[in-house]
Amino acid sequence: MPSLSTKPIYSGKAKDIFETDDPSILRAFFRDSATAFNAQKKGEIQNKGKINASISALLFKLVEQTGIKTHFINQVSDNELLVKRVTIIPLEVIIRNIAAGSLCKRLGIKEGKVLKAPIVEFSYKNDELGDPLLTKAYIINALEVSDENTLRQITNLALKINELFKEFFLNVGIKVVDFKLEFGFDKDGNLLLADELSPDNFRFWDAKTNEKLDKDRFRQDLGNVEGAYEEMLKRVKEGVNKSSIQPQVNILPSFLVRVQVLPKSDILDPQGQAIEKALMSLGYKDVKNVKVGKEIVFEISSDSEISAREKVKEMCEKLLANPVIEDYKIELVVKNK
Ligand code: ADP
Ligand code: AIR
Ligand code: ASP
Repeated sequence: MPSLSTKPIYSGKAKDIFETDDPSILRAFFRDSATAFNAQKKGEIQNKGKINASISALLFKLVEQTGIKTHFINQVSDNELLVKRVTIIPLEVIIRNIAAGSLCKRLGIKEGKVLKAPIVEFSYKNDELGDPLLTKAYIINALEVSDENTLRQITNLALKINELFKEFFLNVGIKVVDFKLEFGFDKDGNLLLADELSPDNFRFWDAKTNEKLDKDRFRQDLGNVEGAYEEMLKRVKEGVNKSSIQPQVNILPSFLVRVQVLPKSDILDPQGQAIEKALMSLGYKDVKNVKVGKEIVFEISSDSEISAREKVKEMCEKLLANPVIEDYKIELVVKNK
């Protein structure tokens, strides 16, 4: 087995984040733990981890189908998603269609008022400060956590995602009241939608009855919290079946593989010695420990980065290297999703 780290690099309020063998890929484990009001209220919602991982996987696929880039790679178990590592911009990007929650408190507006147009707002992702609402100037000139151009891109993406979700959920009898998104930059500087897409981060109301089907049931002690989450998973699956944009669940991700094979350090390497000698005679006296090996590159499809790496390791042991006298190093990058 590849070395799976057992200690999370980050344990948040609802998820544990683990590193994988590939530094650019993380494993997000969705827990049942629930918090509200910036962790002042704590509890458990049975099966929430599994439900939120599955809802997130389906909704990320949906977003990807529209050409918007996300961190999502694959769902690897009931509770776990593989995601591309990003540097999270510490902003909660909130999109509102109907007045609820903190907007009502702040402005004294009645819950349920349909807003004239969708609102995109930013809060500082900082529990200690209570996630305060920010202005653009606070973000750019005071906190310096983003810039004009990125904020414009995020706002456009948020509004696009809102239109997608409004239509998708209305099709299955759900009003999207509001939701929170997080964005980050991957190692190549791509802006990706990250974190999760679930009833923890959305307010969903039944379109006919206005019944709340999200974390407000936990926040407001409305009961049947698990039932509401299960209902939302059911509706999302129904939506995917109905949708003209079909998430391509069966297309396996492809990986570019590079295997480097070198003689073990304690093994005689005549080719390496010959090159070392030749270099010496050319005057490169500071060269030592020359080894000659080989590099094998190929592509492989597999349902996850972990299983792809496992297969390549097997190939190395069986064919690509001679493990008695050679060491091998495997590099793997995602080619597509
Ligand atoms: P919180 O930090 O708010 O308690 P979670 O329990 O959901 O939240 O923890 C998940 C953490 O991982 C969040 O801080 C989130 O910003 C971060 N995160 C989400 N997606 C990625 C990613 N692709 N790369 C790095 N960090 C991520
Ligand atoms: N949200 C904000 N911070 C954390 C979360 N989950 C989400 C809420 C709600 C939206 O953002 O779940 O869907 C707006 O929250 P509020 O409290 O500002 O009204
Ligand atoms: N996500 C925040 C918390 O867990 C805010 C909320 O959902 O109420 O405390």
